[in-house]
Amino acid sequence: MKESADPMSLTTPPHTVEPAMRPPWEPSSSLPPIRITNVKAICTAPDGIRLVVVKVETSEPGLYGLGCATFTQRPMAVVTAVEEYLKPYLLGRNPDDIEDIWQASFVSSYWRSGPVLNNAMSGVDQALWDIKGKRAGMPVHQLFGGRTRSSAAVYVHANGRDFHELEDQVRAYMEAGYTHVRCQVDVPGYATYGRGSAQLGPAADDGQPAHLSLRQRPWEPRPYCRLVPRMFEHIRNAVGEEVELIHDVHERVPPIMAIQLAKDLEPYGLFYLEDLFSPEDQDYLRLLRAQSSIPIAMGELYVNQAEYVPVVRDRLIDFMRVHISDIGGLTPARKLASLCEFFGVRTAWHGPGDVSPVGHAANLHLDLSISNFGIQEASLFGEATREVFPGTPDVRDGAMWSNDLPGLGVDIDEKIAAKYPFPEHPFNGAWPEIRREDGTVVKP
Ligand code: GCO
Ligand code: MG
Repeated sequence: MKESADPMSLTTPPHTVEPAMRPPWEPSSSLPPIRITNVKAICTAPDGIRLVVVKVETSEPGLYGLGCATFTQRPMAVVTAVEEYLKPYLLGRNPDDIEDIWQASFVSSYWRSGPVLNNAMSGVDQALWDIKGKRAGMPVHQLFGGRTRSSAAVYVHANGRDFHELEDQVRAYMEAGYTHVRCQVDVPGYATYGRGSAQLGPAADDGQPAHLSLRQRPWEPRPYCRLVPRMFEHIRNAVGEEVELIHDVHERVPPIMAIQLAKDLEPYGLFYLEDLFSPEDQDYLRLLRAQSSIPIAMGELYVNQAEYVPVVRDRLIDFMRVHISDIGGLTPARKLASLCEFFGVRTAWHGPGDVSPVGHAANLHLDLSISNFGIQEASLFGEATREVFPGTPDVRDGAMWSNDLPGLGVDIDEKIAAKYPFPEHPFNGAWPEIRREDGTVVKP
């Protein structure tokens, strides 16, 4: 063996891609070999949300791919991981080798499975699927085995300061053709997830430390747990049984109160209840399953297969909700979807505003090609985002539709993207803490 082929060699770091390091199977490929010539991270915030998209360029003129690497609370750490670590590691490799590149990148930091590295890997991974689709002249869902449905049914977010405002929004969505609606309502006086009311607003510029300038209202679980069943009682009485309803607890409630909440919500026939426990407390799912049949969705905080495999294997959840860029991209997400299929778990990929349109397209291509699709969370992007990302998937008639272009079908206009730099923020996008009335920090 030549010395440069030895991955343990101390003189030749593994990222030095000399011909001897290239996979031996490459020459037999039916496609002409191409190379990765550049990997870069693009930052943009057209709707005010910090998005990171990776662009992988190739030796074939004009052929590039895009992938979502948005970790909106730590975007600059992802940019560094992409440009300082993955770029030198990947230059010169063949972009056709998606699985091989994923496996190699995964162990290239030795310590792995965190959201920063997973997002960086997702940016590359989705871009490589985009490139493969463009090379094949097919949309990515065709590479995944073809369509299993015409479009992906979506749910949208309704929220209100009170039950009546919420009811108006639910009705408006139903009239617009949506069949699945998430309901969140203000808990008066508290920092409720899903409502714009959490923040008290910047304090006067009185020289306070930054963490005091983004003051949040306090949070108490008891008033929230009393209010949410009444909210669903109101909405069901008002709009009837024909709409599917969802609620996101956002992991804020102590586990035993969360179990009581799940039982209190049973009469209202929810499509699912989301993030009832934090991932750290997920063993409580076992206790919950013994006493409630409420459908459970979980997973947007998962970053590691050691977290999501057990809940599927033990049939502790009904909907898998991972944030695809947070587990490392489409390559692991496809495997997870298949695992879920074998255990009767359906998918509900995380699709908030802090997934870029490229990431929404990645969600959609999986939705369109798997049999255990459950629902897709939609984000109704504004004009500015659509202008930056031509090809952003359409949401209409209660569903998300693919444009059927080769690859992921979404492009980026880098000139327009540059017009929307990240907004000023005292912590570069990190979340200010939320505290109970006695000052204890709670999970978000
Ligand atoms: C959801 C989520 C999001 C997250 C957000 C974090 O279900 O849509 O909980 O709103 O809070 O993506 O950055
Ligand atoms: Mg959520």
